[in-house]
Amino acid sequence: MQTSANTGGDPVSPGSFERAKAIETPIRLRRADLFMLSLPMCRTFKSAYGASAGMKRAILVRLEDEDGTVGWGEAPAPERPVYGTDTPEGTWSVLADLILPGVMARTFSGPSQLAKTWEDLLGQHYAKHAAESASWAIASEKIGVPLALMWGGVRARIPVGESFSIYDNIELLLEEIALRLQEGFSRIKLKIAPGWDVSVVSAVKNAFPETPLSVDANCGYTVESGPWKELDDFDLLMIEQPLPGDALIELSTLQSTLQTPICLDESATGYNTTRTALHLGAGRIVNIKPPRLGGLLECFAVHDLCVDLEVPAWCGGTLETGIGRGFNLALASLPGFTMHADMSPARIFYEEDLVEPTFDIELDGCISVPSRPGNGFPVVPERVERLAIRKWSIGSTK
Ligand code: OSB
Ligand code: MG
Repeated sequence: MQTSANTGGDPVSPGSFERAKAIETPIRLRRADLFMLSLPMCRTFKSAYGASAGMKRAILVRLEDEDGTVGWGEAPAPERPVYGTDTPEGTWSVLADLILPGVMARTFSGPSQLAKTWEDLLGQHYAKHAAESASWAIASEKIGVPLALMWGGVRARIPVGESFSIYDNIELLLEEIALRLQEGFSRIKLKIAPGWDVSVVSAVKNAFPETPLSVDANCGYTVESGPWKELDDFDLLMIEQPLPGDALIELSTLQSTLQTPICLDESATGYNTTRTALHLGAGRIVNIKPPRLGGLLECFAVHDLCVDLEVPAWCGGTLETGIGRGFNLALASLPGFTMHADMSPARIFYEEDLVEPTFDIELDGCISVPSRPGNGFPVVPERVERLAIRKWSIGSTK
């Protein structure tokens, strides 16, 4: 992890990162399990990267403490390394070969010390997040305090918006949006790509003029190729990641010509990259996603940076099941998360969730932050077993 603690950069004021680092409860693991799941999707999710449809793999980590406490974490690595470089196979092997063997049968003072065992590994953010988050679930369960409370959350309900896929035609999209708005979703985010942009945004703006609207280009344009002037005239909340993640100078040039804030997603791969991007003026809003950032501690550091710089932040998603979303909801309760989260309930994308009870949107457009210690929502081990296509374990239960 490359956070404020070891970069020698300007210190981040004491905030959620320092607070989380100081949370201590002894953790000593006797067993770790990995599950590769094949999750049946009930809908196609299409962005500038292409479509996810049919089955989607997800990796689950189950950690078991010597006192019997169990914590689950999720690595929702996409099938193709298009959003980031992580893949299901790579994530699996890093967890099985490097991360999990390094944490067995050693006593750690808490999740922060445990996460230090893999801090020399570059990248591998989904694997790191899965292991770190499972250890947070254990710490929360042992201390008996829900994650949100432990991390300094300040709100119990998170306003959520839906991230709308690219559709075959605008009518289908408008129907889908109408349905979601009825359910309570209170912000529309449209995936855009060349050929599915200005006319679509215009139709949505006309049909739902009152609803806050944003677009997410998932790196699909260049400074020259994008319809920036037209998009800038729609009074959008933000344009998420219009250019490739590492094109910081170009993003900064583009931002300087726009009224609309650029939101960093693919560019924000860690504390250092986010700080550099903000320093260069490459964006004015940050989407904070635990798997992309490689764990909750990195998210806290980025959150504190945003608070310090008065940059609005919000919690994005990577099509997690209720296991990953449980952490995201607790994270989104922190003070710097001032904008709608991408937090669709599992029913929107999957035939079933892995947790019971799961969560859903309420009519005021919010989702309640989980109030139980440990994993925010109880994992159903039988469903995990049924959907598993590969399993691995280390250590033993007794
Ligand atoms: O760019 O925000 C993105 C899903 C997978 C990968 C990248 C992104 C997304 C989403 C969020 O748009 C969807 C969700 O998890 O609800
Ligand atoms: Mg995005």
